[in-house]
Amino acid sequence: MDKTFENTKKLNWRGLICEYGEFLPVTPGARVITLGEGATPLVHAPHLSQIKGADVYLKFEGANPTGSFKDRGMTLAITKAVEAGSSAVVCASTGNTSASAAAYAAKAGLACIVLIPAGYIALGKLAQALIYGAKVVQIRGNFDRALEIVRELGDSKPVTVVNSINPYRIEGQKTGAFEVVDQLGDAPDYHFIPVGNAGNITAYWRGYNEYLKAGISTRLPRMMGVQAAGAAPIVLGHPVVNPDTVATAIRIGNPASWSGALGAKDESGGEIFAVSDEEILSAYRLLARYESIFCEPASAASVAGLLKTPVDPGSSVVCVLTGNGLKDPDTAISQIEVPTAVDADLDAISAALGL
Ligand code: AN7
Repeated sequence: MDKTFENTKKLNWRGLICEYGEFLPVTPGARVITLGEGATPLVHAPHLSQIKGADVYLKFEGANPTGSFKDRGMTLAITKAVEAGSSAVVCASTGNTSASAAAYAAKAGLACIVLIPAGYIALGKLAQALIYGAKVVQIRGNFDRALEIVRELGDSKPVTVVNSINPYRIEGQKTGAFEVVDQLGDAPDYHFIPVGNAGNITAYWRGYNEYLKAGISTRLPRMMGVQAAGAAPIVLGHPVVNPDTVATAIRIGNPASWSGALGAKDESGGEIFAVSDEEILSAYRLLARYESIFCEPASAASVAGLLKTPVDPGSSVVCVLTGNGLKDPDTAISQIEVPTAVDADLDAISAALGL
């Protein structure tokens, strides 16, 4: 086979619905709304592997078209909304869902409404929702309140809800597990994942189970869900009325997929536990400095969880890094000393560098 043609084929990723369609509830001939999502890197992490005495891999979901794992569910949710003849979609969001919904809705030609908690959404995510053309409503209230209102809007107005209470979202997101198995050759021993509204842990567990049933993998990972200590309702066993964490993406007090998260934990022999904001930020800095991956704070919760959990020696570990660090420049800048400007001459620069 011609070399050039081979390369073309390798790069011809057509998005999740085409690549994993046999596992998804897709209607033959339906118009597919895709931005080429999926096929994100599974990066080996030598520094973390050495610390843990294990084989650690990072699934970098920040490489998706809008910079987070939400694109996996959104390609299917928006494809289905179009198929159903919907003309508008709505979601509540801590940021990433709104960015993804806005992008896929724009691609489909649908109106998009997003409700976000005023003051608690990372700058990049707000910029995304706005530039993709969503109608953005900032509410004086948190994500949990926004989701309550979105449920009411879905019941009373001609709009399709694209939060993960829409079952197509979880269906699409399970492809993350398919990719991990396709990239590693089998399921890992441990799967660490941040938990906010708990859709993603539910989705990954489903994906791992479907690949096992299909005979593509031979085993299941222990599912290790990680919440932020100030927003850890599943760990505490009751809703948190005023959740608070630097990881605004997972600042959620009453997760919609609570039972899915518990099912994943119990069936897999895993755990759901909490990490402090300090532990999150420490993992966030470590990932950038030692593994060259700039993720957002919520994503670093998975690695913060790994760092404080003993794992069997030599085991394989996957941590999902759910979103791109560029989404939240304010937190990045707060973690480092930003250099002041110096004169544009060799002496001044040499002095500043101590050379
Ligand atoms: C980077 O965008 O809930 O447990 O509205 O953005 O499936 O909710 C985002 C969640 C982890 C938690 N990491 O996933 C939203 C939203 C990042 C996130 C989560 C989110 P779930």
